[in-house]
Amino acid sequence: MAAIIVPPKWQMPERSITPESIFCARRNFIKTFGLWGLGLVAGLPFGCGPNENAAKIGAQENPPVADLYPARRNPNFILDRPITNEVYAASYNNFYEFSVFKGSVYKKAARLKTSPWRLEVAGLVERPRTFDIDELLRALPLEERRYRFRCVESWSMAVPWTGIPMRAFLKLVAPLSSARYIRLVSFWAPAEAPNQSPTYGPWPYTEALTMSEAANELTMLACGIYGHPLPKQHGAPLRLVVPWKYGFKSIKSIVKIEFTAEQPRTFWNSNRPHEYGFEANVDPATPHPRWSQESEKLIDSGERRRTLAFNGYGEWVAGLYS
Ligand SMILES: Nc1nc2c(c(=O)[nH]1)N[C@H]1C(S)=C(S)[C@@H](COP(=O)(O)O)O[C@H]1N2
Ligand SMILES: [Mo]
Repeated sequence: MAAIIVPPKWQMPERSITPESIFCARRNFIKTFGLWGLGLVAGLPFGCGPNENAAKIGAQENPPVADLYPARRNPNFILDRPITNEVYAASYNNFYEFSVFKGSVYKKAARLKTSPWRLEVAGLVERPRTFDIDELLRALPLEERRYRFRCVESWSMAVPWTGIPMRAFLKLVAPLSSARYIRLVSFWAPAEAPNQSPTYGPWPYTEALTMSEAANELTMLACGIYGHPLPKQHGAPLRLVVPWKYGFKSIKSIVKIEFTAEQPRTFWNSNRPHEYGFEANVDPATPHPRWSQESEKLIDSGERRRTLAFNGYGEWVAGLYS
């Protein structure tokens, strides 16, 4: 099982393979060889398939604001579907720094050192500085929000995030009026993240939003999920959540936030601009060049649902694009 061929750059899964095939390729291999009957359940030996202990395996050693969970739930965000089973959400992850196999990310990401963790705030901002993550989160209001989450690969989940509204963060650091974009940068730690090699780069993973998108009420910096600190596979200790955009915009494990005048280059958009736009708003009417976006599959039940424009958040964000 170790002899998995490292796919060349253009074969990364966000670009070519369906989510189902990545998650279950190895499980099907095991099925084919009849090992289920021997009790060798996939996920235990091979890290494929939902693992009941995935959230524990990825748990942070020293999570920030651990005493503040569960946070008060913001009642303004109501779901139209059940909350995704946590076991599935914690066992099915995109985090390319660690693996291109969604079902093995939780094990690989456990190697990421998340403490101490600092967030650098730089660029066109009145108060540039570096925060210790615990100190930053204590300075801002923590709340829980239930959001839908839609990956560009056409799978989706619905989860309770814990975090701070990006708006509150912007108030704290005070961007200058010349700032037109916010650029977010993930970590660089090739010794811990086996895929941070030139084959997959350019690393670190980066993302960006316009200032009006960042200031939208929906935009969150999340530090928790399901009422506890984020397991590493979900982007501990701090990630972005922009629920009206495809999942790749929601960058994980952020170390730097920079305010810029020019539109920054971002990981997927600069690698494959025709397939992954900068804006990346969820839109059932615009197919990906290689697949339809009309429907999505819920990762736990397998149910298919029609994709919602702006992932159902048009009421909050449609005005940004008119
Ligand atoms: N640093 C980093 N952030 C990332 C990614 C990644 O590979 N690296 N993948 C993105 C993609 S494609 C998706 S769909 C979501 C997945 O989030 P989840 O694993 O918590 O569901 O994280 C996004 N953030
Ligand atoms: Mo994604």
